[in-house]
Amino acid sequence: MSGTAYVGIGSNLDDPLAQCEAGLAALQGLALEPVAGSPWYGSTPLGPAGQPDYVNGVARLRTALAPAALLAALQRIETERGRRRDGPRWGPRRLDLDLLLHGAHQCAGPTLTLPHPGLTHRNFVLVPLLDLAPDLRLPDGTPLRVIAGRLGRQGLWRLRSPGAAGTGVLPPLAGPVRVR
Ligand code: ROI
Repeated sequence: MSGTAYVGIGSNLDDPLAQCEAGLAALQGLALEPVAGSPWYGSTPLGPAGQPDYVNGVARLRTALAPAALLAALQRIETERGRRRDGPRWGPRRLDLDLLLHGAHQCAGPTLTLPHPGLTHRNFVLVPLLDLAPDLRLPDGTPLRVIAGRLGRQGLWRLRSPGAAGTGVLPPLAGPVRVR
């Protein structure tokens, strides 16, 4: 069985942009075709204050792995990349790879819920997801664009695109992208 999956990528420790780029590169090992990466965004932390800002993005991959196997593979990459699971809940993290959507799969279990429960509440997930797939809908048919419109873009700012030359933050954009 192959399907199209979307994976949320996040980091706020140890050069977050480099961590996210490395996470994106590692996803290629799980994919049947070249992985597509969204632009990277900076985001203010959801959760306890006093932790560094995050870098967030989303990847799209065609994969032969079923949802549970893909989740296990994502957790293996997190661990290989030095993610520790003994920190505080909602505390800072080196690399987070969240399975957001896997085709039209829907499930709610102890280890995996699809669509990801945070998907419809977090603009740092929805905005890059819609950059990749502007017409994407939830399995129940709701256009994600509608949900993203309600959430707005507060606490989210655009960084450079994946693979672009140079590093760091682009100059502020004139349009509505950089709202903080
Ligand atoms: N906050 C932001 N902005 N981005 C994240 O990726 C993120 N991930 C998390 C928590 C701690 C909930 N907060 C976050 O796991």
